[in-house]
Amino acid sequence: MALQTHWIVGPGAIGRLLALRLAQQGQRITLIGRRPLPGLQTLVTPRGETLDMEVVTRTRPPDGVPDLLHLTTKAYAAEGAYLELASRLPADLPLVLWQNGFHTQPRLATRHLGPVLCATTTEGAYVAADDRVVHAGRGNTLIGSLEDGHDDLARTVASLLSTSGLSAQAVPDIRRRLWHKLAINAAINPLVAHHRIRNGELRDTPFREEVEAVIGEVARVMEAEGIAPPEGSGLDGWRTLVWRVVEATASNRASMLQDVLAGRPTEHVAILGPLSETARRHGLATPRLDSLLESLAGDSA
Ligand code: KPL
Repeated sequence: MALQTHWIVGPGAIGRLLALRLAQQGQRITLIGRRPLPGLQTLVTPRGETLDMEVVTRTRPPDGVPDLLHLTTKAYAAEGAYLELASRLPADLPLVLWQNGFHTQPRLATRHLGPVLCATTTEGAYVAADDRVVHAGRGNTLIGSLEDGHDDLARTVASLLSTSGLSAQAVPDIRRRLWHKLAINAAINPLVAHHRIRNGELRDTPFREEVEAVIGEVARVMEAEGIAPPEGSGLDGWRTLVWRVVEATASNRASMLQDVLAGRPTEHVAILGPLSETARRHGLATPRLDSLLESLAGDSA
């Protein structure tokens, strides 16, 4: 399966990182966003080298059809962005969803008729200027489909990413992997956004107890839904996962905090919503998660 032409919708940090890494490999890229962006873009690598590259940037989709459409918008903008394009896309066009949480993925996987892959990444990147993205830290990307039957496509995309310098693997259990990331984001992002603190401050009193309380609720929801943590089991497994990420990202301002500080909408619905809905379905009470959901709805209103 040859993939050469990519439309990347959502020129945030991950969208641009993807665009520039794939362009560097000779892939034909069109980066689509709401604002006009310079075609000459600079990628700063984790080693501090700069790579200048021309990519096609558009505020509207160009004529023609890509081999692959990547949606790299924030979770709350993904469905809108998809719907704007959907009527002019071939029904069988492969789609890759790069959103956090577990809100966009099941909805678009049902709506889109072609193959839908989901990707979850730990690559660290930020946009430094309209023409500059910094690849701050190397991570890993997992790709798979929520439905059976797209393993070859997932392998092809993962291998393309790896060749482009973004380590990636196709996985058979992407749903579980997305929920792992969701657990991390649920335990860290709403609290740091609400208290306006860096990730590492969660280790201090009184925030530590709040994190533990959220992890407790997350662990119960996950258990009821049959989702095991990546390592260990039960509450301890989820605690290990979350505290390891807090430690590794101690100096970070999490994405949700950056959104709140910039007055942008946050991804709270995509991250906390699936946990609340799942808890309700299993008859579980999640007072901490509910109150974070409520306070973030106020913060980003
Ligand atoms: O994914 C993140 C985010 O900021 O959204 C974490 C892992 C919490 C790092 O800050």
